[in-house]
Amino acid sequence: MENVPRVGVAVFVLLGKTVLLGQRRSSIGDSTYALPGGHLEFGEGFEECAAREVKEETGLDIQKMDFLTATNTIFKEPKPAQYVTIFMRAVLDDPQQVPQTLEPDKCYGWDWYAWDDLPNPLFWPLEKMVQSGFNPFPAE
Ligand code: 8DG
Ligand code: MG
Repeated sequence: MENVPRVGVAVFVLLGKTVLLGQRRSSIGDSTYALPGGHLEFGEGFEECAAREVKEETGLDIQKMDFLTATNTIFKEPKPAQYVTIFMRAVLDDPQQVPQTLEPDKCYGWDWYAWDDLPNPLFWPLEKMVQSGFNPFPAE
C-alpha cells in the first residue's frame, strides 16, 4: 500500500449510558477495544460509511447520526500509517437488536460498555480521546 494518509470512520453507537466496543483482530491495535468502523470508500459520505461499516461488522441498523470530531493519528507500529478518522455518533433503530460478530477475522466480539467503566486496553486513538476528556454522549 502506498504511504498516503487514509480516511477512517469510527462510530460511537450509544445505548443508554453504554457504548459498543469490540476487541480488534488486526495488525494495528490487535486485541485492543475499539469502535466499529473502517475505511471511507470512494464517493461515500460520512453517514453512509458509518451505517455501512456498523452493518457489515455488527449487523446493527443505526439512526440519528451526528458528526462529533476528527483526529489525525500517525501509527509507527507495526508499519507506518496515517489516519484522519471521522468520529460519528448514532443510536440503534431498534434498541432490542443484538450485535453479531459478522467479521470474526477482524473482531473477537462486540459488547456494550458503560462509559465510566470502559474495558482495557482501549485502541490507542480511542484511549487518547478518553484521556483528553472527550465524551460522545449528548449534553443533557
Ligand atoms: P475496511 O477495510 O473494512 O474498510 O476497514 P477495517 O479493516 O474495518 O478498518 P479499521 O481498522 O477498523 O478502521 C480504519 C481505521 O480507522 C483504523 O485503522 C484507524 C482508524 N480508527 C481510529 N479509531 C478507531 C476506532 O475506534 N475504531 C476503528 N474501527 N477504527 C478507528 O483512529
Ligand atoms: Mg473495522
